[in-house]
This record gives sequence, structure tokens and C-alpha cells, in this order.
Amino acid sequence: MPIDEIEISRRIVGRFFDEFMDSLELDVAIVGAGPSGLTAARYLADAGKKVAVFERKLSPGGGMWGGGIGYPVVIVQKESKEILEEVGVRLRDEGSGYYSANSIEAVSKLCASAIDSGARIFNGFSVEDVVVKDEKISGLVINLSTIEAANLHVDPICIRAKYSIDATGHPAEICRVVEEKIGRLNTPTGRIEKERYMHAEMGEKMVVENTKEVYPGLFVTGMAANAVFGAPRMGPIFGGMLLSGKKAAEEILKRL
Ligand code: 48F
Repeated sequence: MPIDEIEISRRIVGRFFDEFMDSLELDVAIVGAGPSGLTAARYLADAGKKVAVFERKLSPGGGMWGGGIGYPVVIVQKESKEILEEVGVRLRDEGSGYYSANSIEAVSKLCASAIDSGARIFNGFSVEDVVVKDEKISGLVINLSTIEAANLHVDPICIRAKYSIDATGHPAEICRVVEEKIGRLNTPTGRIEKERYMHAEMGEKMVVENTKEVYPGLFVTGMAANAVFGAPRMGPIFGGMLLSGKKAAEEILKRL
């Protein structure tokens, strides 16, 4: 078979646009492919929902790749370990309820399992705004990250979703857009309460409690949930991220 450059290009563009066209109307749109977003994506897709994750960077995985200080090891606690075991991550029992995982293995398997379940991950896409209809978030405004990085004045395009999830980590970018443009979030002050100091035990507990609908149609998960509700950070223990992603999926499934 002769290999032709244009035929290669045709197939790349063709497949991408087939998948992208099929993702313009979703059950759930997830912003950010860190551990919480990837976990939510897997559970939602496993339940048969149409899910896409939009990730600014080329590599999904967020803050999990580097483990602690760049050593590729993360810790999870007993209550969350089955979420990693379900996707085939091998854990080492470190005693006293702590389990360690290789962070590269964990990210790879969280990504692969989300895709195997039917979720799509669109990397190189930044979400810059929300679509609001009848006081509910009904979609996301997306642009290519390359356009964002080059600071080009190019208009974005939109996707529709019954529910969206802010899984953008510490910056809580989508909730920040809602705060700035609508000025009303489901927090005690109606605004972003700001992430607090390190307290691993409180941070891990509160990240699950804080996983909820913050504006009609928008859920928050992972570190973004603690940033929005003024709860502590927890460092390289990742069980709370996984449990939070699972809870976001469960809450949304009750409503779909
Ligand atoms: O930061 P990140 O891993 O979020 P997470 O799932 O997990 C947090 C932990 O990694 C760690 C921690 C746990 O102890 O504190 O920080 O809450 O992943 C967030 C992803 O969202 C992407 C970003 O590139 C990253 O991969 N992201 C952020 N803003 C946008 C975005 C945006 N506006 N559009 C698209 N992607």
C-alpha cells in the first residue's frame, strides 16, 4: 500500500471531526482531566452517559503525575483505595491505613479506564466561559489552548451539556467565571471562599462534603471544591480527589 501524506491528514481530520461533532451535545461536560475529573468521567460513562472532558494541556492527569515533590508516588487511604484497584492500579500497603501507588501508573490507568468506559478526552482545549439559559448553566464556551496561549483575538465555540463539572483544581476556573459574571454561588457568602492552609485530614474529609452543585447545572469536584468552599489543601494524598470525583458522578446520575 502506498503511503500518502494527504490520506494521513484526511483520516486525522476526519476522525477528529466525527468525534467532535458527536460531542457537541453532552449529558455531562467536565472541565479538567485531573484525578477528580477523570474519576467522575469514568463513573458517568460507565452508567451509559455521554461524557467529554476538556483539558487545557496536552497531557491529561493534572497534578497527579509528579506525586510528592516530583517523586512519582501518591498516597491513598483505605476508604478510597478500591477506586484505584477498580482500574487495575497496584497498591503497596504502607501500614496504618496508608497505601502507595506509582503516580504514572495511576494517571495512565485513570485516563485509559475513562476512555474505555466511553468518555472522550479533548486535550488542548480551554474552557473560558459558560452558556447560561433560564438561570441554569447549559453549556461551555471552549477555545483551542494554542489560541489562548498565543493570546489571539479569536472567538470560541460552544458545546451543550445537561450538567457541567468544574474539575479545574486549585484555580476553580469555572466557578470563578460564575462568581465574576453572575455573582452568585451556592456558598455561605455566595462567593468563592478561597482555599485554606494545609491540613490533610480536614482537607480530605471536606473535599467530599464540598462536592456539590454550586450553581444550577454546575457541580464542583476535587481541589476546586475546597477552593470554592474555603477548605484546606491536603498535599499528595489523593483519596479525597477520587472519592470527590465519584460523588460528583453519583450526584449527577441521580438527576439525569
Ligand atoms: O489540578 P488537578 O489535578 O485537579 P484535581 O482533580 O486534583 C488536584 C490534585 O492534582 C492536587 C491536590 C491533591 O492533593 O491538591 O493538586 O482537583 O487537574 C486540573 C486540570 O484542569 C485543567 C488543568 O490543566 C489540569 O490538568 N484545567 C484548569 N483550568 C482549565 C483546565 C480550563 N479552564 N479549561 C480546561 N482545562
